[in-house]
Amino acid sequence: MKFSDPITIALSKGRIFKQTLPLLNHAGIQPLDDPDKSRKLILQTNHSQVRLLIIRATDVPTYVQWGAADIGIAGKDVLLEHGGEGLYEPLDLRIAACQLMVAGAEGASLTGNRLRIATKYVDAARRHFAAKGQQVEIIKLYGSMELAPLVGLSDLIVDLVESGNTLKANGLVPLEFITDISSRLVVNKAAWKMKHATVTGLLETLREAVSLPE
Ligand code: PRT
Ligand code: MG
Repeated sequence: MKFSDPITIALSKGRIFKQTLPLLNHAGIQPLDDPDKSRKLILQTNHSQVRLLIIRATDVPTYVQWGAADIGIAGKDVLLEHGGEGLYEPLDLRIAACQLMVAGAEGASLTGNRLRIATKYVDAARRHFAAKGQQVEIIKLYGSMELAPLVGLSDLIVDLVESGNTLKANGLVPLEFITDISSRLVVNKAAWKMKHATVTGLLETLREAVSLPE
C-alpha cells in the first residue's frame, strides 16, 4: 500500500514483534533491522514514510496516547491497566494470545474477603474480585508473580497463562478464568483525524491480514 502521511508504529520486541511481522508484511512493510540483533529503538522500514518504535510492552499505550506514535500494538492486558485514554482500539490482531487467570496452589480457596492477591494487573484483579462481591488485598508486583504464594507473600496470583508450564513448574494451577487476552491495534485520536486516509488504509489492510486463513 501507499503511505501519504508519515506513520510511526510503536510495539514491543519479543512475541508481539515476531507475530506482527507477517501482518506488516501483508501491508508491504518490512523493517530494515531485527530488534533482537540491533540495539536501535527506532527501526526504519522499506517505506521511508513508515518507522517502528521498539519499546516496553507496557509503554506502548503511553506513546500512542501522547502522539509520539500514531499507532501501537499492545496486549489487552496492558490496555486494561492503562485505561485507554486518548486511544482508539479498532482492531483485535488475534496475536500473542493467552488468558488472564487467577492461580494458586491446588485446592487453594477462592472465597473470602481477606485474600491477598499478588499481581502486575492491579485494576483487572480488583475488578474481577469486586464483580464477585469480594474485597481483596492487592499486592502489586512487576514480575515473577508465581513466587508470591510459594513464600507466603500472597494467597493467590493473577497472571497471564499460555501453556500453563510456568505455573506447573512452580507447583501452581490455574483456578479461575478472568478474560481472554490478545494484542490490539491502537490509534492516537488526533492521528485518526489528521492522517485519516493513511491510518484507515493501514487498518483495513491489517484487518484483511488478520482474517486470512493460516
Ligand atoms: O517481558 P517484559 O518484562 O519485557 O515485558 P512483557 O512481559 O510485558 O512483554 P512480553 O513481550 O513478554 O509480552 C507482551 C505481551 O504478550 C503481553 O502484554 C501479553 O499481552 C502477551 N502474552 C501472550 C504474554 C504471554 N502470552 C505469556 N505467556 N505475556 C506474558 N506471558 C508470560 C506470563 O506472564 C507468564 O510469566 O509467560 C508466562 C506464562 O506462560 P506459560 O506458557 O508458561 O503459561
Ligand atoms: Mg515477559
